[in-house]
Amino acid sequence: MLSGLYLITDDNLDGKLLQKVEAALTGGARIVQYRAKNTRPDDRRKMAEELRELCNRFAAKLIINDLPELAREVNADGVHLGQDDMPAVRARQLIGGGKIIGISTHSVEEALKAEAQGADYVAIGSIFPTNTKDDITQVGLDMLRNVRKAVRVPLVAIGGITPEGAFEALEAGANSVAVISGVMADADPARAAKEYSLLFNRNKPKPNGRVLTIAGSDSGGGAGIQADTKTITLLGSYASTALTALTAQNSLGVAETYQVHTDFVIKQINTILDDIGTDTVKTGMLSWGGIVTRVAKVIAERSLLAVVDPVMVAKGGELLLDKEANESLISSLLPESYLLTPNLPEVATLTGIEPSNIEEMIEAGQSLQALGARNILIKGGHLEGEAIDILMLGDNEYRFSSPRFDTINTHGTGCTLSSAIATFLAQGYPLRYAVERAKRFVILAIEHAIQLGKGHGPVNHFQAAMQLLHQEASVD
Ligand code: TZP
Ligand code: MG
Repeated sequence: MLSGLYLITDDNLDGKLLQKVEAALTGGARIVQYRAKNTRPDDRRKMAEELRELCNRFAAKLIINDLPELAREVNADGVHLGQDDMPAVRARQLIGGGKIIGISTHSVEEALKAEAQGADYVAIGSIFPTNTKDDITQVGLDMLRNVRKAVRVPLVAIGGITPEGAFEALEAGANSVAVISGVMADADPARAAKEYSLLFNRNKPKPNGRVLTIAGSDSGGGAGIQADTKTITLLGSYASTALTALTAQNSLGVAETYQVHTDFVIKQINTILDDIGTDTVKTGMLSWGGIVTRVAKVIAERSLLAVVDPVMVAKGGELLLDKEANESLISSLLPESYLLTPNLPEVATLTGIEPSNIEEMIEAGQSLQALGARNILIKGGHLEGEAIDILMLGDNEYRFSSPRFDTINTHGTGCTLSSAIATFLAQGYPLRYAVERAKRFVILAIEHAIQLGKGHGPVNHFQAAMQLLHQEASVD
């Protein structure tokens, strides 16, 4: 069965093709199509051989575009044909038995014909507009749905596929999505490939998605690693944990903190990753420079998709990070974060900008992106009036507003939000949807917060999960 991210290579113009494909395979690409329209035959053959070895190392499939002879020579897994290429029967003779034949199509008719000719999968596109190929016909998601109804073979959606577009294509019935620029033109092809690959977790049985939380323990149970594991588990994913600090804490505040040795923090992370693995990471309290830098290094080495909650300023206003940790956060962790989730005091500490309105929030968000965070969610809860959060997703920006509740029981909201986002990403929702659902979860958790202790009581993870899942069951 053809499933997972299908990567198509562009020509090796900058000599970085192998490096980029290796990164994409590390990020989870399952099929690689070698498409080299402007490469000389000798170089093409050499590259195809190298790609064969690389794909073998990752147990990924190698498909050659247009050239069954080359596919045979390098023992590729299959060949991909366009409408103007040779008939499938001829390609099958040339490539030999037991190989995969894929055919590009642009309509229900072409897809039916390809299936009748014995195609093992059918590509349909271009689904969305794209600049990568000149002579495209844009067919849209409705055509994809119609093709899904008409044929039984696996479908690969192609053309202008962003992670959000990929999510829609999979919902419309595609088994796989084929991407060129979404991965090959990204400065970070491993994380780009991972972002697409996670979408395939969506229909796995629960618990689907693994989330590793790297954070401190709140003995009171309302925030930190306790809030994270409750959130991840109740929302239906698998939680693993690396503890960075232990706090003696209750609803009134932190009585004492006990720092876990940095080597042991890293030991926990690597021990989990070497066996259980993880789909996403959430980081919370990393309270001194040494830990921040070492955690950032592991995140970089393993190309992890990390939701980084820069826990710097506590509810009561006290600074949780020393100056060195703040600097390490900016220089080492920000450039490795997939999503950074600062509140306004944290934005001020990180950028020097103290936003007092939406425009200034956006400006601060841009400077955080310039520091290297891939996406930013600025939490505007500290502003007067309507609480607006802003998601800066690449070049796009989205606003989320939340109702305000008259309660002091909001202990754990930050940890809960970031771990809910990490959970929904791990379950195969693209970022904007993951943030939207996580916000709904947190709003429900605050709405149903309980009074435990004499200070800031915890939010209600249990009620929030029950109600969110119930709402969704009645919508779906
Ligand atoms: N066939 C139809 S669209 C397309 C091909 C090869 C290009 C897909 O590239 P991108 O960059 O993912 O839009
Ligand atoms: Mg072709």
